[in-house]
This record gives sequence, structure tokens and C-alpha cells, in this order.
Amino acid sequence: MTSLPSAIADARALLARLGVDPAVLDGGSLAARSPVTGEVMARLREHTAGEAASAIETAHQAYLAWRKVPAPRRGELVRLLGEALRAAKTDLAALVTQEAGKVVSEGLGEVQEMIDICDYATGLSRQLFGLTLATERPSHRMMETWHPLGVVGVISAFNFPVAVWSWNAALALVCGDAVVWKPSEKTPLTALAVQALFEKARAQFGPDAPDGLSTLLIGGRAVGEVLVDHPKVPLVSATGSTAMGRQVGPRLAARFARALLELGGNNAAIVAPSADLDLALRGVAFAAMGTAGQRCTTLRRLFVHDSVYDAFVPRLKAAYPTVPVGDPRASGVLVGPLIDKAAFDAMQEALDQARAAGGEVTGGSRSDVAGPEAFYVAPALVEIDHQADIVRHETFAPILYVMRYTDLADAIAAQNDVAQGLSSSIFTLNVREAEQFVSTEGSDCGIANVNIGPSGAEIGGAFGGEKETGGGREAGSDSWKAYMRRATNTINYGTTLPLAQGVTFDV
Ligand code: UN1
Repeated sequence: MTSLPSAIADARALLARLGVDPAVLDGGSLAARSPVTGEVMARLREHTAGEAASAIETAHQAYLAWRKVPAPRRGELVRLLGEALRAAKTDLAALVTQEAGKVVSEGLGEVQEMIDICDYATGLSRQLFGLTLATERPSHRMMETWHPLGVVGVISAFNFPVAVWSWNAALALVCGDAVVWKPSEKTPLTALAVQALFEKARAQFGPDAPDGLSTLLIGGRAVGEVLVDHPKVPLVSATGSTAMGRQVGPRLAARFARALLELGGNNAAIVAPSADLDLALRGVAFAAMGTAGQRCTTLRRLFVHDSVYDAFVPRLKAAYPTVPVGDPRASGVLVGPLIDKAAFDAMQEALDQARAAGGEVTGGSRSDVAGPEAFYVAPALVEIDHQADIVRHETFAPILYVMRYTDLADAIAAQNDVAQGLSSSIFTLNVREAEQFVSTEGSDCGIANVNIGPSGAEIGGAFGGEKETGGGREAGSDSWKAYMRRATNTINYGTTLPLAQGVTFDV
């Protein structure tokens, strides 16, 4: 029993408004739960492995047709998808809140991120350019061209249940690829809604966007494996845990397919002596507690200089219990629920380990917001004097480990001394420290920020990280190149055949 208003009727009304057929919501084996109330909102039928394989074959046929559509015209489909998302923004955001537990502004932010990438990809559809290169041979021209790749598999996680699909799909579609999406089993309803919006945009676009151009596979590991192993899927973009990536990466490598991996993070920030402490406080609070600590980019480790530790850390600790935890649908709430019981158990286990390693824990206890099936928790701050094993481990929950440092080089070394390499930041007003942090000898992460926290990246930059984070880059900059294949073309418009490197071969 939940003590909050039920999520079921609202979620079903939202799904209907977003264009999802109510007939698909009952009778299946996959329970779609709301972390807000713990209720089961729907039971979906899961695709079989055979159905997944045939969806991939259909997607491959769609790709063969779609690759011939000029890229700026392909961009028009993505523009229409962006328009559909704009029109549905509040409904889809509310569904994200119901299914992933994000607070209202973060649900809206997630859909805004989808709109942003659609706008970006629409512009990009006229900029998929290659270079003309200097050739050593007379009367020759050398150039490179970029071609569509094929079917792109997208495996996404619960914490960004729709935005991560859009980062991949918007780019893949303008690049001339087809998309097959396996969302997290924890968030299938938002995926159904996005699929319905895509089909709406496709119908508006007209018949040159073929059937099966972007499809959805509902299910767990079995359908994910079909996507990973299918010879007609040249690229799989997978977001989730490092454990998942360890399985997916080698399987793709074994068939020479491309992997774009966005795996675990263990993001750090440094608060230096010159830091603007008010700004640092806000940056740290959002990055560590926002999304209930369930972003890949969540701030998990904080290194505070000895000289400002006593001015900063007590203020931060005092801010922790003031952050409103509760029903994410309610205005003013900043921290919603954890996704499920397993997340709550993992958090408690991590806090026990931190205590055993000498950590002093503030917060972290469960609060009864909606009864036994929903897992709300006070964010935790742990003061600890070293990077114990648990500090090196990513626990997908709001736990911030706080440590002291005296020398910046040591703090940077400690920051880099973990297996993950996603995001990082420094709070400093000292230009030398800032530049050192973003230099070759600074942070080893895919994202390194100054005077903002490590989370909340915008789509214009390439998103992703190094080491166990997996090395993939999505969204902006030149990430589109991952979704295309490059051909180098050498064209001889002369009457002789000069060979490269001066080789002679006269017959
Ligand atoms: C993730 O947590 O999976 O930088 C992605 C951010 C978001 C993306 C996070 N724009 O926090």
C-alpha cells in the first residue's frame, strides 16, 4: 500500500495521450513499476529472441532504403521528431517522473535534452562532411567520404530512460542508419511513449522513411544478446554498468562490430584554497544529491583543501538534511526515490563498508514516503581519510565521500587513481590550478570542468569517458563519426598511372 496518490491512472492517461495503445499494457511478464509509489503500472509482453532477430532484419531493410535518402531530408525526420517532443514535453516528462522517479525539473530537463539533440542533429544533417586531402600524385584527387553504417543497436539504462536513446537515435538517423532500441527493463513505458512519438513523426514525414527504421525491443538479457550478436548490427551503443560493458564489449569485438560504451563513473571534484565556496557548495550539492545520486556523472568523491575544509565541509553537511526528499511529482522536492530495493540495499551495504573503513557517515537513512515498496533515502555524506575500496567502487546512490588534501598534484593523482574515468571538476579561482587540472597532466576523465560540478553536461560536447567508463563518445562535437563509415577515395583524372611512394611496375 502506498500512502501517496497512485501512479497507475496518471501513467496510463499519460501513455494514452502520448499515443501508446492501451492494449499493450496488460497481460505480459515484464512488470513496469513506479519507484515513486512502488506500484506495478503495467505488465508488458516481452519480445522473444526470434522476434528480436526479425526486427533487426526489418531494420536492415529499412537502412538499405534510408541510406539513399539525402542527409538533409533525413534531418527533416529528426526535426519532426523534435517538434513532436516539444509538443509532448510536459506529458513525457511526467511519465519520466512516474517511471524513473526524477523530480519535475529533471524530468523536463531530460526531455529538453532530447529536443536539443534533435535540433543539433537537424543542423548536422547538412554538415556530414569529409576532407579533401593533399595527394602526392599529379592529376589525382584524394578525399574522404562518410557513409551510413547500418543498423545501430541502442541499449539504455533506467536513469536516463529516454534522453540516451535520443542522443544515439537522432545522430544515427541523420547519418542514414536504422535504430533498434532495447531500453532498461526498469523503464519500458517511457520507451513505448518515445516509440509512439517517433512513429507520429515518421507518418508526418512520408513514405521515404521506411517501416522499422527505428524499433523497440521490450525484454531483458535475451533480447539484448540478440542485438549484441547479430551480424547485421555493425554498432551497439550501450549505456549501463561496467559489468554489463565487460560482457558486451568482448562479444562485439569477437565479430569485429563497433562498441560505443558509456559505463560506470566515479566522478570527483576538487575544492581548492581559492574556490568561491558559495558557488562550490551549490555545484557540489546538485552534482552529489541531484537525481538521487543516480547519474553516471553524479559526484561521488570530493577532495577539499586543508585550508578551506573547516569553512566548507560543515556548511555542506548542514545543507544535506535541508534538501527536500519526497514525492518527485510534488513541487519543491529536490530528491526523489531510488529506482528499487536493490539500489537501496547496495547503498546501505556501501555505507556499512564505509563505516568499517573508518568513515563518518551523515544521512543515508530510509524515509517512509510511500510505504514498503518505495525506496526513499536521505542523501549521505561520508568523511573519510583515504580512498578505501568502497570509495573506489561506483555505488549508484547518493553517497558523497569527502577527503582532505594539501597538495594539488596529490589530489589530482588521487582523483585519477580509480578504475573509472567519466567526469571531474575543480573549484578554483587560480588560473594555474584550473589550467593544470584540464591539462595533459590533469584529470584523466572524458569530462573535466572548472567551477561547475561534474554532472549536468549539455549535448553540444562529446559525452563519455575513459578507462572502465568504456571510451565511447555520444552527442555533440564529432561524435557522429561513430555512426558512419569512412571511405578514402583516390581519383586519377590524368592519363598516366604514377604509383605512390615512387614504386615502378611497368608491364
Ligand atoms: C547519465 O548519467 O547516464 O551530464 C548521463 C549529465 C547528463 C547525462 C548523464 N546530461 O548529467
